[in-house]
This record gives sequence, C-alpha cells and structure tokens, in this order.
Amino acid sequence: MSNITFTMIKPDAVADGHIGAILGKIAEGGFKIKALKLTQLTVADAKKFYEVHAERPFYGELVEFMSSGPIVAAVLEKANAVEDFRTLIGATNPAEAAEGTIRKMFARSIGENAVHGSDSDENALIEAQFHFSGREIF
Ligand code: DAT
Ligand code: MG
Repeated sequence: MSNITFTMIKPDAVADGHIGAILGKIAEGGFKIKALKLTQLTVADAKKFYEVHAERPFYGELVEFMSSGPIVAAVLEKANAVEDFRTLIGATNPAEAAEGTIRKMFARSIGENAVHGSDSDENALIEAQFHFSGREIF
C-alpha cells in the first residue's frame, strides 16, 4: 500500500467555480497536498493520459472534454490514499454516487464528473509523474 494518489479537478468543476469547495473536501478528508497546480491538457496530453480507454466509445468526447479548459492537478498523501480518495469522490456516474461525495455534490454528468482519482498505487505514481517534475512534489 502506497500513501499517494493523483487527482484532477476537471474542466467542468473549474468552470463552475468549485475549486475551493473541492480542495476543502479534500482537506476535510484528511489528505495532505504534496503538489498542486492550475494547468490545461493539450489534446495529445489527454489522449495519452486516458490511453487505456482508447477503445471505449466515449474516448473521443473524454479527450475533447479533458482538454477543453483549465484543470487543477494535485498529488495527495494519506494512508490508503487511492482507495480512500475513490470513496471520497464517489461513483463515476454522479447519479449513482453516494450522498456527500465530491461527484454527487459537484459533477454535471458521467462524462463531466468533476474529479479524477487514480485507480491503483502504480497508476498514482505514473499519473503524478505525468503532471509534475520531481521538484514540484513536496
Ligand atoms: P473513473 O474516473 O471513475 O475512474 P473510468 O476510469 O471508468 O472512471 O473512466 C474515465 C473517465 O471517462 C470517467 O471519469 C468519465 C469518462 N467516462 C467513463 N464512462 C463513461 C461513459 N459511459 N460515458 C461517458 N464518459 C464516460
Ligand atoms: Mg479510472
């Protein structure tokens, strides 16, 4: 078990003005911020980040959406970070997400679902390194 996970506050939630509220939920959840920045994915970045989904029917709209505007990228630290963060964000589809979860509170739809959370310790490290250099992670 590793202690870090990677998250993005997605373009929908940034555009809807939810950066502060989502960072508040992350802090309340006991996560420590190890890296943080406002940035924007190019189409090529989004294709690469989500390449495991390349064969899925929603890949094109996912890439278009994720590169459509600024995001907040962050590396978070907590014991059992990957699993606990996925609990905090809720189900992929906000209609199925538990009350009080970030996606239930802030997502627009299954495609525009407010936040990303890594799905494994291995991917957390890969995703953190995709977005941040060593000197940006504290
Ligand atoms: P998660 O983000 O919960 O790990 P995922 O890895 O299965 O979900 O999919 C990555 C993203 O792709 C997801 O956050 C939103 C989008 N997506 C997933 N399923 C979708 C669907 N059925 N229609 C549209 N977008 C979808
Ligand atoms: Mg996923």
